[in-house]
Amino acid sequence: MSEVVVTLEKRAAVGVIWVDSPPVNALSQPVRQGLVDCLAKALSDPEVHAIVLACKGRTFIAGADITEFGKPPKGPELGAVIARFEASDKPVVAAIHGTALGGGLEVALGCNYRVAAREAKCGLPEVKLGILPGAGGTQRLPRLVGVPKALEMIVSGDPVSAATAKDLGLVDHVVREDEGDLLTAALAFAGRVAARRPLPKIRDLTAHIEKAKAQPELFEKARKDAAARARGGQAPLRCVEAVKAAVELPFDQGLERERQLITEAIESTESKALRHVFFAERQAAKIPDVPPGTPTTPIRRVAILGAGTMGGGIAMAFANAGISVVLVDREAPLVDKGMALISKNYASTVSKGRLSQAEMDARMARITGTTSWDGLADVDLVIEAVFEEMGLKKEIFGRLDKLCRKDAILATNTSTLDVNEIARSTSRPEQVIGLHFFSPANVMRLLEIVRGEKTSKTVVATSMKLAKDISKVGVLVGVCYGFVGNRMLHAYGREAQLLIQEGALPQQVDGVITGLGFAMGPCATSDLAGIDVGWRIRKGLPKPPPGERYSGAVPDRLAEMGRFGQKTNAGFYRYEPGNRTPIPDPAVEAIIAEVSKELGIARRAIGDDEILERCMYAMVNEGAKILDEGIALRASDIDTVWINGYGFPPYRGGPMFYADTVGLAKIHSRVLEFLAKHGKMWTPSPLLQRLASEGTTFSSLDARRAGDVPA
Ligand code: T1G
Repeated sequence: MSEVVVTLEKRAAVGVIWVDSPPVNALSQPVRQGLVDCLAKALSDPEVHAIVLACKGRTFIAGADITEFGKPPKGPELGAVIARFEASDKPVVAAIHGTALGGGLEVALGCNYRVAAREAKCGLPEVKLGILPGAGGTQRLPRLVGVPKALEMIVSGDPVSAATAKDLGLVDHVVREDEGDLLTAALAFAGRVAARRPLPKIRDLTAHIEKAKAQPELFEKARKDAAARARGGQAPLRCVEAVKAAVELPFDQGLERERQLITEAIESTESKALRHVFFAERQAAKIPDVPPGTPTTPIRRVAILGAGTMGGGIAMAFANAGISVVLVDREAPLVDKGMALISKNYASTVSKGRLSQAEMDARMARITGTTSWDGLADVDLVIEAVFEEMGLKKEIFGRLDKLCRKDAILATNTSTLDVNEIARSTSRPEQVIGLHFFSPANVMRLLEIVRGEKTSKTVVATSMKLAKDISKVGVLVGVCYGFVGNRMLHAYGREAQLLIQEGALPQQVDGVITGLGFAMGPCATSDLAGIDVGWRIRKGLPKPPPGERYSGAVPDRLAEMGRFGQKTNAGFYRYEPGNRTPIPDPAVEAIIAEVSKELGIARRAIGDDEILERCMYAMVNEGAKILDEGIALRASDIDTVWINGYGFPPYRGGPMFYADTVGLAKIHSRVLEFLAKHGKMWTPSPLLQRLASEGTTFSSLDARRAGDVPA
């Protein structure tokens, strides 16, 4: 007997259909069946004159049940469920709270009316799963809100607020303060429309469709914009095709076209990758030995040491989340400069209409700039974001150890240094953790949470919760040089530079990487970050051991010539002043040829496949070593790091998922070939070797480790 997740309650002459299927009332088979059964009951009850569809828990229906994708379909089919609601001869009012998303909003669009709570959001995010709305959303939404807005909502997948939904006509009513709670307002609304006929059905609306018929250019532009946005992904383009069908075909044929497109999409590697990314992000929050319920420390006041770009961005991330911040630096001019940059960043967001002046003022008021450490005695968390130098960090942590409350968490934002060594400079290593933000820290979603050998479970649990509280994706990693992201970036960057020494050009390497879906290739990224940054770090590092080639020769030469990248309008590319478009520069080709000659390398023609394989497989091999060493808990965590911190295209699923799509046996055999040709930096990871020989994948390794499949 399947669990009862949908019930019917009679409130006077209104039948309330309640969905109660935590955590997000997803449209699982029992929910779909329950909706059909309860609707039939309400329709056949003569005392029921109107119906309200409402949900228990934190949200209205948040979509189809993604865990059912790829499994044999079970009836009733969602489109058929919605058709029954649309065919109802009694008015159906959807009462929306939380997030009405995907199939959830499509169910609401099958109802006659929609009433929303003030904080509610409505959206069709299917494109973010590599698919498109598949239960009428691409046919009903354009009829209701117009084709341009429907295209925007469906191709972006971004939700709209209740207020915007009202302005668009997407919802009929937003609950006012004086109306009481959502159910009360929805029942009153249902009472008002109970006798109103004919019942409005979105499928019958034609005005917006007729208007769009006269604007064929709409879809040309939408297709171009979608292609630019997708960088090789297909889902946004399929979304455009489906909405186009709404204009070109009668309603039921449009539905059929939508079904064809989603059937294609759901089987695509792109959608499998994006579904992997969806669950990977949620898995990352689960730490096997730090179960939910582990005590956490409330973080209400935070101090940040270092008011530079990084410190300022981190301060904004906390202020944005309503947490007060003390921003400390050693000299007043540095503090003023940091505060001014924060204010400038907020002002630019206000000028783009994405933040109100009042909210900017509120956030600025939460940040106090100072040179004094007095306030640190009372904070819950300190994040050190000063220059990457071990001696300086240890001196600072020694001082914090004496000054801060015993239960305060001491965190370092180091991107490479040994967190255990820093922790040993205090008497409370269990309170020390790495919180590695990515620049710009107020924008980048990734937070690498670096667990030291002594870090307590409470500090780990607090940091994981904190990441969610400040709208970051927290990924727990262990201590090693460069943690997960930078360590793999080093391997990827090494191969990119060695390929340039051997015969490739920056624009060719970058072209291959952007062809994979990255926004930028390694050379353009170096120009953005500043070639001098890596150069200064390399100068402090020992040269590679014999038999391992030095990959820094070309960027060192560029830096020695003052070509630091965008900031000097010359790096791997040249730039027109004030313009960030990289322009291939013959001068760089000459410099590279000179360096190759000095290194005794005869330059050769290099194919795009070799570039792709060496850059990606170096990353994957390093990822496998990281997994083997336990620096990352799951292969999917590595994917979450690369997608949220390093611009890996989500529709490829991340480096480890991508590797599974290529096949680990193929990758392992290529790695062995590169080992023979290029030396021991290509020593295959034992884990890669094992999985390749077993003919298995990183995803199934994760499943085995999570106990989802037998070991
Ligand atoms: N199906 C199955 N499980 C889901 C789910 C879904 N649609 N949405 C969330 N979960 C699980 C999630 O894995 C997690 O599980 C728990 O719920 C809490 O989620 C026909 C085909 C709703 C905004 O894309 O965006 O409809 O980790 O941690 O931060 O056209 O979840 O606890 O075990 O994210 O408060 C379209 C996806 C589907 C919405 C809540 N819908 N969900 O965020 O909680 S396709 C979506 C979200 C579709 C139709 C098509 C968010 C949320 P666990 P959470 P949250």
